Amino acid sequence: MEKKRSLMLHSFLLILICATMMSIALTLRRSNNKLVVHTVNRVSSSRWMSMAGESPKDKATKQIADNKVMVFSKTYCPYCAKAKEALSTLGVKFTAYELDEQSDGAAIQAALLEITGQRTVPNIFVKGQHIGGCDNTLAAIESGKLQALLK
Ligand SMILES: N[C@@H](CCC(=O)N[C@@H](CS)C(=O)NCC(=O)O)C(=O)O
Repeated sequence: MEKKRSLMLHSFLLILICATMMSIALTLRRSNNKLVVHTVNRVSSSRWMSMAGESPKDKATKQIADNKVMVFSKTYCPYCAKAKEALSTLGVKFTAYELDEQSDGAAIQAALLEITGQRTVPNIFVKGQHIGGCDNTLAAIESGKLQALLK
């Protein structure tokens, strides 16, 4: 009888230890995931490479060079909509890269930060020259600087 009680006690303790260990493991895994997401958000663009081995910085630089008017944008961003609308109203054709729809969007945005020092979208370039965001673009249109650049 004594042996049976002792066996039951041991089994109970074993289950308790297992449950505690599982709970610790789950907590560690959760905090580790948070850490990974955090790191990915802050990762330098040079850590990302496309399948072709092209860095996001190379890709963004190429997009800027290959397109007369290049707009790095996000589909839900009201400032982006305003800037694109202003360009369209002016009859300016532009290429938009919607960062929120692209798998490398975060990396391209990090590369743009490296290239221009600008963290936000829209991030607009005309003939390779960095114009800036929505406010800068509207100001460049207002002053005629953008139209002059396109001539
Ligand atoms: N004053 C800026 C405002 C731009 C802005 O705040 N954009 C937001 C999106 S609506 C942004 O880039 N937030 C940071 C992000 O999306 O990573 C401009 O004229 O472009």
